[in-house]
Amino acid sequence: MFTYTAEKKLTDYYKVYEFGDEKVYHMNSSVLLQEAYDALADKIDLSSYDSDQDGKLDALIMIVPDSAMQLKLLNEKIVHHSDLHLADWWPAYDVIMNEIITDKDGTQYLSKKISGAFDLTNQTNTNQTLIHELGHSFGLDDVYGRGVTLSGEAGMDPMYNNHGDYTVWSKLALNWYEQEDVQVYTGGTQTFTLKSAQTAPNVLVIPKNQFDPERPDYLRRLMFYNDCLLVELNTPEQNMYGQIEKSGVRVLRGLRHIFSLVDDDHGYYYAGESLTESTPDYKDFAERGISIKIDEIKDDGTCTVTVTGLEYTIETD
Ligand SMILES: [Ca+2]
Ligand SMILES: [Zn+2]
Repeated sequence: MFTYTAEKKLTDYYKVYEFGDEKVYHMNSSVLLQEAYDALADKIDLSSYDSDQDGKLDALIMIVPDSAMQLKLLNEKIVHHSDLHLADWWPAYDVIMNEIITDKDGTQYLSKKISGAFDLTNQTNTNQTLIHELGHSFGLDDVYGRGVTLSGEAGMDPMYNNHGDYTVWSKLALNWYEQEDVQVYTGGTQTFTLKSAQTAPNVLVIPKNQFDPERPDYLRRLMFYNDCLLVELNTPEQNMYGQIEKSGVRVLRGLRHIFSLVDDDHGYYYAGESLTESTPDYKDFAERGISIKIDEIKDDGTCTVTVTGLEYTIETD
């Protein structure tokens, strides 16, 4: 991490667009970034941040003081345009544009970047914001503002409210799991041992419909062309440290490109509890005769879950 104090006023790092009589000021972080790099060039060898030597930096994060956010309140000329919301240094990952930095020898490096104003006096908040933006850089979408709520004690996700660990849905979507990390309920009565999602890549998937497991894209079809329940064990460590007091089971419903909790109000599930027909987002599964019971949450950081139900008819196209 490198620190640089800018030479000019913050307003000098804006681009001005004129629309008739109206001027729109838009954050121009590129100029500030190159200026900061030039000042630090003796300390930073950009090539060492391009591990695969393809001319694109591995990652670039640019943090300006939180006070930059206040500028829009003090200077009305900086228009808080609904479609130009980046004008106010709101922390974001730039999906579209590549930043260009030129090193001392004139070599240009490209990079996507995370940038924005962070409250560096609040370490927790800074880390949480970074984890959210990193999620975007991995490819995750915001979960907030998309018609689902994640409330109650189990209602947290870095892409929703900046809390806790990425859900198993997100980890699956990012392809972080190998096939052997994913246990899939295939019918009848089956008992599964789940490891903590905080210490091992591990998830139980209960699909509403079953696809042919021999297909090479089986997991992705389960996730994105299906309605399925995702069961994860959360333990109070790693990214859940300080977020929960004791280990519990979280049950998510994955619906194509979004997930929700099966029951916002219920929170975590503990030993002896079952999902019932009154569990709001579980009815469709209950109607199919599928039931889920948390048998035991063990001190060794694992739990056992028993699923009973029907025999699936494998769907083929
Ligand atoms: Ca690279
Ligand atoms: Zn976001």
